[in-house]
Amino acid sequence: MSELVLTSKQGEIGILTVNNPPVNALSPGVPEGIAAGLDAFEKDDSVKAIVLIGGGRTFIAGADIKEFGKITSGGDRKRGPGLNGILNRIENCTKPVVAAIHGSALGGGLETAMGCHYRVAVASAQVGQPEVKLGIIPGAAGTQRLPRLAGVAKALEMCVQGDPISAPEALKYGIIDQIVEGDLLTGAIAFAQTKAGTAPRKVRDLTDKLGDESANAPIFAAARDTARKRQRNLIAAQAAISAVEAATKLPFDAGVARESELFQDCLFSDQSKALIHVFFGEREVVKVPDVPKDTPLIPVNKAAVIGAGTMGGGIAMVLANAGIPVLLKETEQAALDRGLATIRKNYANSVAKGRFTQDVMDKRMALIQPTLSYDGFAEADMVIEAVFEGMALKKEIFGTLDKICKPGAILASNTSTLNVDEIASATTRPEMVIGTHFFSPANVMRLLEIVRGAASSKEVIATCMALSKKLGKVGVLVGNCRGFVGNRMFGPYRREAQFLVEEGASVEAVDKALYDFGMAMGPLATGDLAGLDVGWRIRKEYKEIGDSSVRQPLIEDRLCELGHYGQKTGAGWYLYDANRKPLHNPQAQEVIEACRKETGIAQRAIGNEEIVDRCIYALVNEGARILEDGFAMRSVDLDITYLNGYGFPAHRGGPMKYADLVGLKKVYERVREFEQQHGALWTPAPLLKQLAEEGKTFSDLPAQPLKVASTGAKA
Ligand code: ZOZ
Ligand code: NAD
Repeated sequence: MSELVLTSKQGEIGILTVNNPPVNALSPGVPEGIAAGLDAFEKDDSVKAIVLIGGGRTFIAGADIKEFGKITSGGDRKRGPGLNGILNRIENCTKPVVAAIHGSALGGGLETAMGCHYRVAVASAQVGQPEVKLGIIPGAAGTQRLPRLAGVAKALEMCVQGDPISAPEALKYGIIDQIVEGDLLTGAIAFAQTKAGTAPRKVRDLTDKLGDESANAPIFAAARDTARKRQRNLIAAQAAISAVEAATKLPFDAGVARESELFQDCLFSDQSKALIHVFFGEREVVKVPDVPKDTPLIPVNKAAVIGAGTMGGGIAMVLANAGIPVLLKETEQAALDRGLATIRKNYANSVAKGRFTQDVMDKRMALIQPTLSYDGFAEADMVIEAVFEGMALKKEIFGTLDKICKPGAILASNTSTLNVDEIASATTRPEMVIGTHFFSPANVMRLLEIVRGAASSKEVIATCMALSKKLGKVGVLVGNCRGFVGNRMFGPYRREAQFLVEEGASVEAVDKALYDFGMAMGPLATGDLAGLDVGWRIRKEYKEIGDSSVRQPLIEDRLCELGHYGQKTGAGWYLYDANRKPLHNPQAQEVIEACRKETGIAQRAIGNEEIVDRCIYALVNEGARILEDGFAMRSVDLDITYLNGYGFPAHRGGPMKYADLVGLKKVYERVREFEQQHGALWTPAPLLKQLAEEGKTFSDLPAQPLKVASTGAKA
């Protein structure tokens, strides 16, 4: 008997326990183990019914996702029988089989449970078909059995959106048959005893919830329409709808065959390779090679934020949302009042939208304590500074913190451009100093760049990584270089978008090409949203270290000189109406024409492909330099940064994975072409050249330690 599936008996009930930690994935050997166990119990006359249960913390969390890469890299679309064989084996068992669910029954896990004749679960269990989030669809008859149990509308929702539902909801929809109070195995055995000796009920035979064509047609049409809007360009979402539709139109086995075709199409798509990369990437970024998993964490029970402006107010909300009391310090009463009013307005909006109750809002507001002094800072476990971007001011504040904060308190800066080591040098405890770079709006954006200073201690790093999860953020540890990772890459991306306009592309065409590529917004509209003045001020400050022989984009500086900062002034690249709808801006067009004349660049028609290649490969080339310089540990860290902070489409996997999928040789050749046309700004990163020549990918690179010595960041 396979060790992956253990067999035992209690009275007349045979028990199959899946034993494949941590999540009981259906790795090779698990389906075979279940089949062998069924064979044995079927031959054993003393067994009258069977319970299938998961050992450890969960039922079956699905197919082993690592196996998918092996299948697609082998290129054999027909490899292996999949899971349907074993599910049919369970369904055809002559003795009733009961799935007993705790933790999660996801993907192939729920499909396995639906192959059983009955399902019971503890109330805390969750069931779902999350495959669409991996760019695939259920591949073991989930799209055929689920509508038979739950009805077409619910099955569509679960297979297309991919979110799990709770056991009580699953009971309501007929996906499970009973909630077990108390011990799951005891309850499942009791349930199985009630079915012993009865003819097993096969889900494939149920048809009463499948509806008829005229009732179903509008449901499918609406689902397709919604998926087109909400899951833009995602092949799997549309495929899942087609597969569920097949369940309503074809006999069971033909429906399963149709599902298999659609599953294979999705599995072999770049989208699924990208999304599977994201799944493992999200779990990878939390790992820091030289910071062991068991590094002691500093308890963060009380916090303080300095500056109640755009960022400080949002950061205070994030802390309060996680139940952490926070002091919020300003210099003047008026600024403090403004900051608190904004926080109150944001929370009130959420209450109005029904996201949480007034009571929750009141509790959160009560956790934020406004102050004009440093009183109480001595008790804070962590202080996050979010004052104006200026080194002298930041150093003054860190010098003060050094004097008043208790030993062991984390001193963090939200700086977006300044050298964290220089800030730390204002203290006698640089090991407690770190960058926590939240993105605007801090209470909404998921990305948190954690900037490792040369002296930042492992405890401080581990605590910030763990805290980001508690705050609902995706923490990515990066090196202390100018712009850190995200903004350093964003510079060349936005630079190219502006150059394309200077060369003849329209503002709308540039934004539309990147929106169609999948970006949440085009690069020029993003500039208007963030404020064109932010970059303008930084460029002015860094002017002396810029290379005047290198081409610089002109248009945004000119727009700023006219006071057009973007949405906040009602005009930037676009004009904004009262509802913030972007409209063509004739005044910006005049600025553009003037800049085009000034540069003397020949105007030409520019296609979508060039727009996308110029902008996205600018990200990739800079990303390669960051890796080469040692300011990121892995290419996937850059991908996760872009997915969570910059609206990069998950189904492209992030900029570096996208380049891997296009093929680095092709990317390198295109970058060389741009270098010939546009000069040194496009010199290929040596790492890109090397990987292209070796036929490798960014994902092939091993994790590296972050460079922590001297940096390019401005002191
Ligand atoms: O891990 C959470 C989760 O959501 N897992 C993925 C669930 C999922 O997407 N299941 C569907 C898989 S696709 C599928 O099943 C297709 C299908 O229809 C079958 C068709 C077969 C066709 C055959 C083709 C020939 C979960 C909620 C379960 C637990 O969350 P936690 O936060 O407690 O734990 P994690 O996420 O940190 O996970 C712990 C470790 O387990 C790894 N892992 C999780 N699910 C896996 C998996 N590895 C392989 N396959 C899975 N399904 C995870 O990467 C992590 O590993 P480490 O090394 O980072 O610890
Ligand atoms: P802001 O101008 O909106 O707010 C700064 C606040 O700090 C002001 O309210 C000011 O009164 C207050 N302040 C100044 N000196 C102070 C002191 N000694 N004690 C207490 N309060 C003081 O600026 P912001 O946009 O919130 O930026 C804050 C920091 O976050 C900067 O370092 C910035 O680079 C960084 N950042 C900004 C963004 C963004 O998009 N705005 C994004 C990421 C990081």
